[in-house]
Amino acid sequence: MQLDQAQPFPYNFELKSTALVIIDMQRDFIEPGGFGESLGNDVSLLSAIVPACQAVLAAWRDAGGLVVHTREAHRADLSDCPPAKRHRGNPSLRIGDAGPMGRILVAGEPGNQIIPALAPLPGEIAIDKPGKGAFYATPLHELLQQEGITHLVFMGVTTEVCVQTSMREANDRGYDCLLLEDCTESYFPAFKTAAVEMLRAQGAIVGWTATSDHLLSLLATPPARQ
Ligand code: TIU
Repeated sequence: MQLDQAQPFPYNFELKSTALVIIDMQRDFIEPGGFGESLGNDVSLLSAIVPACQAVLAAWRDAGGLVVHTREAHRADLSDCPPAKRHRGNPSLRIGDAGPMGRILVAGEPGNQIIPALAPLPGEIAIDKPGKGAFYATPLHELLQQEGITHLVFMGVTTEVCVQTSMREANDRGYDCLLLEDCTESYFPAFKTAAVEMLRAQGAIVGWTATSDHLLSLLATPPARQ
């Protein structure tokens, strides 16, 4: 398949070797009372992308593509949370503290669940990641290698933090990566704009970008007869 409208030039991929990677669409970042708000952010900005993410996820599932979900999550004993991460800044609640949606950024707590609209289906890969990047201290690369995946299409939050870090990690591991611009969001609109532009600059130095309408059209197009 060729996504002609991708920037900075068309993105070629085969569905069987491409995974949809949905970064950290969990209540901690999208709903009030979680980690995102504890850092002083207005979390209301992020939910606007949910319908577009839902449409892509549904089309990707219909097409039979591999889906990967991630959650930023720490073990209950915080043994995978570096003190430097826990003690950074002056949040209203720190990682591991009890908040209105359970312990902040701890695996299994209500706030750590992926929002219902994008919940993983049984059999889909769901990765708990202790860092910003989806590859750091996770089995993601090995799982993707086992599935013969060479291309990754990214959605999720936040654009310049966990999405960008994951896309850079993936790029260094040899994946051709595409970010869906209207399926990612930041608490800082200017940071989103800058991240999207820097990823695709210099001849797709980190990867490609596109809007979801063009991907949806392509997925809906029947394959050309050989
Ligand atoms: N603070 C912020 O923008 N993001 C994070 O802490 N994690 C993710 O991006 N998932």
